[in-house]
Amino acid sequence: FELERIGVHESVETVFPPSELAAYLDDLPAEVTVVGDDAAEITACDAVVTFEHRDAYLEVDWVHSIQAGVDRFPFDEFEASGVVLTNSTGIHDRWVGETVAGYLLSFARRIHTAVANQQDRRWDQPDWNDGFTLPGTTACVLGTGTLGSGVAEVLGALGVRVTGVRRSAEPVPGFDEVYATEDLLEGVSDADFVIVTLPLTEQTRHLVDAEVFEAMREDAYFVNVGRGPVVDESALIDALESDSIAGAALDVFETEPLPEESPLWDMDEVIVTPHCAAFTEDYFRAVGDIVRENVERLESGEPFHNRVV
Ligand code: 7N6
Repeated sequence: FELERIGVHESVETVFPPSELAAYLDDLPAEVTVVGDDAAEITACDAVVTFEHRDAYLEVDWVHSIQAGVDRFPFDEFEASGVVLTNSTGIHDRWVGETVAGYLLSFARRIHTAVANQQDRRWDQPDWNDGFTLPGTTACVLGTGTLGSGVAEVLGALGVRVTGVRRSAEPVPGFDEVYATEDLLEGVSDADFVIVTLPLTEQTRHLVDAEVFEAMREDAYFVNVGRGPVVDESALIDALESDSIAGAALDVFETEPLPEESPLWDMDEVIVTPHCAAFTEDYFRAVGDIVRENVERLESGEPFHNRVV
């Protein structure tokens, strides 16, 4: 298809200003404009860069998602309408890895507790045996894909032994040991940290359930930077309330924004972040580079990078 006009949908605002991306791409051989929800405005574009899905996208040729996870998009309808869908996998690994390192360091070095105490001007030192250090601990990462590998790389640099759980037990670079999904309970049972980096699919929905929390050590922390529905959130809350795990750091939830009445907000050993583990001032540039790369590939007739549909 011909690429004359690329729309940057205003929903990208969740992560960066649409105008920043449009300006970054203004050297492309196509017109790049910010578009809103007006269907005519959208269908006047050949391609759209977006955060959310809109039905009008079924009438453009190419949709680029600024996320890695593509659970917002109806694959079947894209397929049936001949719309190409590409995503932004590959840009988040280091960023999310650093966020996960931050959670782990916070738990180990008791930073979240100090910040909570600071709100009350309370000088309250941790107990002598509350703090620990990361070298020698084990993190079990569920999902050894692009995101999981980025997390493994950052944690490995901090001296953490990293194991992984994936569909098959095939080794993956950066992971000291790999378990197949059917051995998930064994994989999580000796870990100090269990970290979900999985996308949401039919196979992963509620993969982490009460059984998984039971298999975890009582002093282990749980982290989710994948998708909320991969975890049975009420089973997680039960595990936290009954002290069958030590705590959790959560960036994604079954319902987002996390409802005000959720008990997760008030737990001392729970860190809640608002689905921002990948946020960085460089986000629009990284997305822009993928779009530019694909515009070049389209011109030279090569297959799209990061094509999903
Ligand atoms: C916006 C969300 C993804 O799937 O959820 C993440 O890429 C990022 C920063």
